[in-house]
Formats: sequence, C-alpha cells, structure tokens
Amino acid sequence: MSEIFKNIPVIPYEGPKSKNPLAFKYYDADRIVAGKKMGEHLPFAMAWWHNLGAAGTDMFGRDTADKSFGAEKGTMEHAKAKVDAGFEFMQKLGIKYFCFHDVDLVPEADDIKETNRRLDEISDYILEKMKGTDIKCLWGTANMFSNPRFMNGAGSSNSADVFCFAAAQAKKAIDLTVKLGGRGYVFWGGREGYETLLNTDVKFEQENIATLMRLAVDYGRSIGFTGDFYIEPKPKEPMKHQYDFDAATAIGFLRQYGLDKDFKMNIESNHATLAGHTFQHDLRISAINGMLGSIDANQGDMLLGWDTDEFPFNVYDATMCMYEVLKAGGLTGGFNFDAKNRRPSYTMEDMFHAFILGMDTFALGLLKAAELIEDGRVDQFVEERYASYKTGIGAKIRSGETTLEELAAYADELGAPELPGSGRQEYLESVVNSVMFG
Ligand code: XUL
Ligand code: CO
Repeated sequence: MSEIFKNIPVIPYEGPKSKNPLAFKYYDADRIVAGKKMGEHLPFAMAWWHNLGAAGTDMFGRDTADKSFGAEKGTMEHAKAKVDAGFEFMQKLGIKYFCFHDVDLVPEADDIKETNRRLDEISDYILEKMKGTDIKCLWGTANMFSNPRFMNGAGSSNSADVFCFAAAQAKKAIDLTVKLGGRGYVFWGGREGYETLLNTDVKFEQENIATLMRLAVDYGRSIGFTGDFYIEPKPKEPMKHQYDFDAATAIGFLRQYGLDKDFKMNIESNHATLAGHTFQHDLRISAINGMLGSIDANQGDMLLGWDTDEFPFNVYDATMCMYEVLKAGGLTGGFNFDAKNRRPSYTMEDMFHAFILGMDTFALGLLKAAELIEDGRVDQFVEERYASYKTGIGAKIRSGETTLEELAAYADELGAPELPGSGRQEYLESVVNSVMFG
C-alpha cells in the first residue's frame, strides 16, 4: 500500500531547542518521569471522527481539507482508506490508541443490518492492520446524536422504537470495542437533554437513560468486557440542557441508579469550561469520587461560548490536569485528542502539527506537574491549612465523635474564633509560576 502522508517522517524527539516543526520538543516516550515512562503516563489516542473525518465544514462553509485519502467518500473503499491513513498517522506519531463512533468507521446504510455488516468488514480490516503494531482501541462509542431519529435523544427519546435503535447501536459498538481490544466504552449524551421543559418528562427520561446504561453494562459483561464504561459530561450543545451537565451531576446520576461500580468519567476540557468550571475542577471532582477514568484532551476558547475542540496549547491547564492525574495515580483510560485543526489549517502537514502541539503540551504539563509535586510547597500548604482538624476538637469532628451540643459549648468557651488563616492564593500562584519558568 502506498504512503498517504508523503514527506512526513516518523516524528522524532529533538528536545526543546529544536526548531524542526515535525519533531517533538517535550514528548519523549521513553523518558522516565515520576517513576514511569512518559509514554505510559500519557496513553494518547487519535479521535477517528476529527482526524480522519472532519474536513472543515462549518455552519457557514464547506470542507477546506481533502480527507478522501485517494478514495471516493461515502464508500467502503473510503472507509478502508481512512483505516490506512489512520494507522500510518498513528505510527508516524507513536500514538498507541484510537477512539471511534460506529458511524466514523463506515458510511451508515438505510438498514441497520447492512450497517452492521459493513462494521464487521471494517473491524476485520482494522484487526488485520493492528497485527504487528502495538496500536489498540482506547474506547468505542455509538453515535446516537447525528441521525434525525435521535432528534429527541436516544435513551431519553419519547419514542420506544428509537430507544430500541439506540440499544441496537450500543450493542454493536460494544461488540466492536471488545473485538478491537478497547479499554473503555463511552456514553456521551449529546441529545440526552431537552430544548424545553414544556414537552419533557425529565424523571421519565432519566430513568430510561439509566435503563439503557444498565442493559449496556449487563450485555458488555456477558460478552467478557472488563473495561470501564464512561459518561462524558457536557452541559449543553447540541441541546439547550444536557442531563450529564458536569462530573458532579453525572456521578450523582450513576449513584442514584446503581451504575457507579461500572462507570467512570471521561472528562473533556472544553465541556468542563462550557459548564462554567475549569478543566481541573471536573478532574478533581471525578478523582475524589474514584471515577477519573479517561480524558478528552482539547481546549476551548475563552471568548467563545461553544465547543471549539481546539488542540491543547495551554500549558497551565495541561499542568493542572497532569497534577490531578498524577495525584489520582494515573488513568485507566487515556488522553484522546477530541480536537480538530482550525478550518484554515487544511493541509496534511497541519494534522501532524496539531498532534505534535497536543502531545508536547501534555508532555510539558506532565513534567511541570511532577516538578510541582516534587517541589511540595503547594501540597504542604494545603496540608497545613487544615491542621486544626488534626488534634483536639477538630480531630473529634473528623472522627465523628462529637455532638452539636459539645461543639456549641466549645464555641461558647472560645468567645470568638481567630480568623482562619490566609488562603495565600497569590503566593501559591507565584509558586506555580516559579515551577513553570524557573
Ligand atoms: C462531543 C464529543 C463527542 C464525544 C464522543 O462534544 O465530545 O465527540 O467525545 O461522542
Ligand atoms: Co469528547
């Protein structure tokens, strides 16, 4: 098979001084950081839909990039050309994982039986490609939001027939994920929400979503899937309101319906910011609940109120992300670049620049997060900030050995507490800067 990305070599690591646009400046897969190889800390993944599918179409204009990869779009030849392109791309970048929706892999037919036959054919082809490489699936998912049948949702649809269709797609996508060695299976509730409460029974819809997830877990376990299921929270877009608003909401939902043992979170940076949180916030909320599973690595634009899915460039955010990941002991999933080139960056070389940027940003984030932890000033400050709970009345509160009467008597005795101590935010921010640039 002929080379698709001609003139693009295997991307080498050349170090921070390199000016070669087709080289890593920070991502050095074998470098040991915090006791582990960088490549193990950072299981990067390619998103099939953006990298091999999205060609620049937006609401105001058509494709700018040519992603035909030499085949006619909408055909199985094109589906296979995408596989060829994807594997060449991943191998040139040293990426070990990919993520997919069912309909990213093949053109959807009118009849689901034909779509499934095409999925069998393409997954055989992918399996063949995987041989002799160490590339695997990170996670799979079903696209239950693009086709008009899902206009009112999938699990949350008012139509039981549509619910069945969603179940059928999820079943097949779980089969494919298992076949391709996937670590996880994602539910992103793109249309699981509402446009208006005037026509919506929220409780009914949430119960149905939970039923769909329960059935998916039961099926997955029955065919030997031992990985994690993930919810990928997002507060809005395409719907005005989406039920998996943010990590806290999704975790509450999972606990309410007894799904928390099988599910974790797949946190996407741009989704967290749409929810009015920082990326770090949703990572922390997931981590403290033991549910930090995987990450969709991208970034939004502070000046725009939608999901721009940009390649990550913000090293502060990546550093705080890696700080959370290191503290959580790593991910069971990985870092999926759910990100796309800007529309005017339409050449094949731009696809590589984008991944080099994203991988270097997270490599730098990892290095700086490890330094921040090693430095210890931030962690030590947090530790000391709660010191009043280590002894005396504080220790009794923590161990649950007190009563409201006892605490009230203690307060009476005290008269007035001292101020609780400075938060030292500006000092801590300067510590972060000194680690970033020191
Ligand atoms: C959409 C989004 C999805 C999910 C998978 O905002 O992030 O691509 O990652 O369905
Ligand atoms: Co995503």
